[in-house]
Amino acid sequence: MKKIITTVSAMTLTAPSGATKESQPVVQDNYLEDLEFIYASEESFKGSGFIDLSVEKTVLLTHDADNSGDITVGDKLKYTIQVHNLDDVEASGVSLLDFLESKIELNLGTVAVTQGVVISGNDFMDDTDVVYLDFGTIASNWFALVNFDVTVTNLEPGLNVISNSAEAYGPSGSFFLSDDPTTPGYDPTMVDAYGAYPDLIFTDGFEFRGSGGF
Ligand SMILES: [Ca+2]
Ligand SMILES: [Ca+2]
Repeated sequence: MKKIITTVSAMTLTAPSGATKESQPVVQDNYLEDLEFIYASEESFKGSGFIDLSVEKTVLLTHDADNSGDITVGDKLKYTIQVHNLDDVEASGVSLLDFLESKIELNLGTVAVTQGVVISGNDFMDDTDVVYLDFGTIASNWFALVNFDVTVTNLEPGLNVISNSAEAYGPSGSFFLSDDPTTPGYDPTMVDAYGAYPDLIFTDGFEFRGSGGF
């Protein structure tokens, strides 16, 4: 019996990846310009409790479930976020919010902090797409850390980019987006992942599975 051939050309494999990677920083740059605009009147923050925090977020592949050597569905990643108080005064009431995109799910109960309280992410009833915590007060020139594990659950066929920025809130309503310290420029933390292709079935009856498949 003849079946419909579904094939994916090399062009479709490579084209979206380039587009995604180039477009991501542009979006972020625009956003940063907005932030700079808001803080252009930084003078007005002086003496009003404005404190400079740096937020850095990194990601590691900690469990390559299918031994594919790259990030695929079922693998586990560990995110680490460091919030550093760069000022000479303590930063009180620092909270952190991290929305996870639909390609990954938080492994509930894995959220570990060096200080403060985990508000969402460690109870089995919590959402698996958000980490929310209250660091409390970060001493001057000191830092707080959080790390948590996620599982890759949902990828499009081919190259995906799992992208994420955490948001830290400091005193006086100040707001800080995370940067990936391992890359130049101010950007979200991005990592390549590879989704499996559906089974390809040829007219001669030859049948095989796409690489990285289930
Ligand atoms: Ca893998
Ligand atoms: Ca960076």
